[in-house]
This record gives sequence, structure tokens and C-alpha cells, in this order.
Amino acid sequence: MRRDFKNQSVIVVGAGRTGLALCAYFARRQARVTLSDRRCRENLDGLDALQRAGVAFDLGGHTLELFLAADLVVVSPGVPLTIAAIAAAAAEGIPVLGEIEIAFAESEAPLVAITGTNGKSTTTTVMGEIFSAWGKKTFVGGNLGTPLIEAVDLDRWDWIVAELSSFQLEAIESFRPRYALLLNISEDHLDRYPDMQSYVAAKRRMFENMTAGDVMILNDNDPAVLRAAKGCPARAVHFSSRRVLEEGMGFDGSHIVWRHAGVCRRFPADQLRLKGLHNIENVMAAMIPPLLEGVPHQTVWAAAAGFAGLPHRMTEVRVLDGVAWYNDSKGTNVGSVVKSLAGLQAPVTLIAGGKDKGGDYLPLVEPVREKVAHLVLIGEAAEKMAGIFSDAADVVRAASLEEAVGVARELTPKGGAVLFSPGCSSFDMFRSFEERGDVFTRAVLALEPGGNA
Ligand code: UMA
Ligand code: ADP
Repeated sequence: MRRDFKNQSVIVVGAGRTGLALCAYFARRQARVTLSDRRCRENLDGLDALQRAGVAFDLGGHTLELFLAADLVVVSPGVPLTIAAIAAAAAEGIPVLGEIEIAFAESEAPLVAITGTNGKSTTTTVMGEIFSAWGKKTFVGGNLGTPLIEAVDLDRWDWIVAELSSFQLEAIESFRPRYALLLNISEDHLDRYPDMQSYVAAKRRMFENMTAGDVMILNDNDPAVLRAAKGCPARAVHFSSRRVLEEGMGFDGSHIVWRHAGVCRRFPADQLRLKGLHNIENVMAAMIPPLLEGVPHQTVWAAAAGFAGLPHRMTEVRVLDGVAWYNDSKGTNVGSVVKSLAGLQAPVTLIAGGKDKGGDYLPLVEPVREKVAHLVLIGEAAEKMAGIFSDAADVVRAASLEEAVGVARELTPKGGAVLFSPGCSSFDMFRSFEERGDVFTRAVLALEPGGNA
């Protein structure tokens, strides 16, 4: 249900993509908007248009008095709710809401929410392709890149398919998806959360307003996922990449098998352009809402099988002198590096490191021992990682990603592979994982033939 913001004093916190879109939205709703960011104006883009629309600014820090005088505080995902000004406003009873909460109230279309530690973007995009192939006007975005508010405010949709991060779920109130997918849970973002329970608690909020008419889609193989969904009255539909399920989406080693309400459909996995068991899981999960909505199974499969994958996820950059180079810049946590390594044969040269997120690297030690001959480390996490992996592989440090590419070139023999899968976020050296992946790709494409080990 749409809220009335006319003449309300609204503070938007964070001047990234989300904050700029929120300001434009609230200005159109005739609220009195102030954009607050810890950075100074000279380090921020896109403010001139907002200024012309009447938005005020609180930059170079968050001014407590402004927050305490607000009717509403709306936070960007990257801003923790624990910062002093937000915590003080909340303690005074001022509503503190997230962008997806505002967007949800604005939208009339049925919404699918997709979260999990890994596979969100791929699953979201595959599902968007399916609904679009069915002829539905489908918004595909959220954490994937386009803030929900940007889309729902300006357009009307048949379906909204939204990738959600734990950050975005922290400040919801009435947000209620028709379908909610929880793909998997492993360690991530422990630089933001004090412990795993807090990270999982944020993800669980996706389920909190769902009722018996809604559907949860859950990974049958992940006990943490099943635990997180406990107590939610929504109907559960499971997927499993390990077995065929009596009811739900399973895998028999060669075919994806959908069994529902007495119907059984089989889809040959070798027709998928996406590779790897983890991508079979993503496709299985993505197919469930469309099939339950009555999308013909041929349409579902044609769209899913034809999807070639998003950039920066195990993208083969080139094969040079018998060495295959892969850009997996989106491998931003340990769980995703494990999956990406699993798809390659030894000997691998792994380039990793970046901004450490406080998680445990130990689950990666055995996969590294098994597949990785040389580990080239960059970024803030390099020292910590060097200590952990020095017994499992030859560890080399590099001062930049370009230097790491040069080192990998020298160390990797013909028949080997170079994998750039950092296991860390990009923000120590780059603006985003996309920029980091582009730097890697450019450096690899610049290599001349005839110079490897
Ligand atoms: N800021 C403050 N005070 C603080 C902290 C940050 O003012 O205490 C300011 C920063 O100075 C900056 C702004 O907040 O100007 C950035 O806000 P933001 O980090 O929310 O960035 P957006 O550009 O709005 O992007 C966000 C998501 N970013 C994060 O969650 C960190 C994007 O996900 C998302 O695509 C976008 O909204 C649209 O929904 C990125 C991401 O890294 C891809 N997500 C994490 C992940 O996938 O692992 C969760
Ligand atoms: P997210 O949006 O959750 O970061 P992506 O679809 O962008 O997920 O994939 C990022 C990386 O995570 C991939 O390169 C791969 O290494 C890993 N990954 C993808 N899907 C899965 C999955 N279902 N389970 C575990 N790891 C996965």
C-alpha cells in the first residue's frame, strides 16, 4: 500500500545508486528530502540534478540533529543500522526503513525475492529470462544492480524478480514476497555482522510477513537453509542437486526432474549453456516459480537452457599458449571460490585476495591443496591468506592485479589454468567487482603470445 510522504521530512542515508534513486522518488512524492552521506560533495556524483529537484544535503558525516528531527529515515544497503545517527533516531521511535520496504509499498506486481550467499544474481537473471520469454513485462534487479525503487516508481510490471542481500532485508517492515528463494548459506559479510547468527537472522527476515498462500523455495541439501525457514507458514517447495524428490525439483545426475501435483517433467542438464553443479542448482530454483505459475515447461526450459551466464562469473577470457584464463571477480567469498575451483582441473594458478570480510578461509585449504600449484595474493587480505595457505600451495604476493597477471603468466605451464576468484570484496583497490573484473580482463588480453612457463 502506497504511503503518503507529502511534506514529510525524510533523510536518505547513503548517496550511491540506491540513495540517488530514493531522493528522486521522495522528491516526486513532494517530501522534504535530505541526502546524508559520510563522504564530501567533491567525492560524490549525481547531486546537481537532485539539488535542482529541491533535495538538501548533509555531507561529510551524518548530523545527529537532522536525524532526530526527521519523520522518516531511509537507509541504503551499504549503511549499517548501527551508525550513531541511525541508532539514535531509531531509539527516539523515528521509523528507519530500507529501500526495498519503500519500493514494495509502491509496487502492485507479484514479487519474487531471491537471497542466499551465492548464486543470487544467476538465479535472478535466469528467472527474469523465463518470465520475459513467457511474454511478461518483468523487472529484474535489486542487489543485482538496479535499485528496486528506481523501477517500480517509474513503471508498471507484470512480475518483479528481485535479488536481495542480507543488508537490504535488515530494514523491512511489511515487505512480503509471493515467492521467496533461499539458495544456500555459508560465511559472508562478517565484517558487517558480529557473527553468523546475525547474518542468517537478516536473511530470515525475508520470510517474516509471508502467509500460507505464499511459497518458499528452499535448498533441500543445506541444513542452514532449512533451519532458517522453520516456523514460516508459507508453503515450502524444495530443490536438490543430489537426488530426485517425490515432490519438488531434483537431479538424477543427468536430468533435472520436476515432480509436482502428479506431473513429472525431465529436463536434460547437458543442454544447459551454464556449467557446473552449482549452476544446475541455480537453474532448478529459478524454474520453480514459473512452473508453479503455469508457464509452459517448453518455454521455461528454452529460456533456462539458453542462458549463457553473467559476466565476471567463471568467464573464460582467453586461451593463451595452452593456458585458459578465467575471470571470476564475483567470487567474493570462500564458498564461491570453492565452487569455481571445483570446475577446473589441476594445475591451477589462483589469483585471490582483496578486502577481507572477516570469514574463515579454512574451507578453501583442501581444495587449494588439491588443485592449486601457485597462489598469487593481492590486496589487504594477502598477508592473512598467505599465513593460511602457505602449506597448501606455493604462495606469491603481488602489489597490483596487473602484476598478479604477469606473475601468473610466468608460473602457469601449458595445459594449466589461471583462475581469478578473489574470495574477498573489491573495495580495497576497486570501486566494484565489475571494475576489478574489467581490470583483470584487460591485463589478460594485453598479454603477448609466447611467454609462459
Ligand atoms: N555511506 C555512508 N555512511 C556509512 C556507510 C556508507 O554515508 O556509514 C555511503 C557511502 O559513502 C556511499 C553510499 O553510502 O556514498 C553507498 O551506499 P551503498 O553501499 O548502499 O551503495 P549503492 O550504490 O546504493 O549500492 C547498493 C548495493 N551495495 C551494497 O550493498 C554495498 C549494491 O550491491 C546494489 O547493487 C545497489 O544498492 C542496488 O540495489 C552491491 C554489493 O556489493 C553489488 N552488494 C553486496 C554483495 O552482493 O555482496 C551485498
Ligand atoms: P551472488 O549474486 O549470490 O554473488 P552469482 O550468481 O553472481 O551469485 O555467482 C557468484 C559466484 O558464486 C559464482 O562465480 C560461483 O563461484 C558461485 N556460485 C554461484 N552459484 C552458486 C551456488 N548455487 N552455490 C554456491 N556457489 C555458487
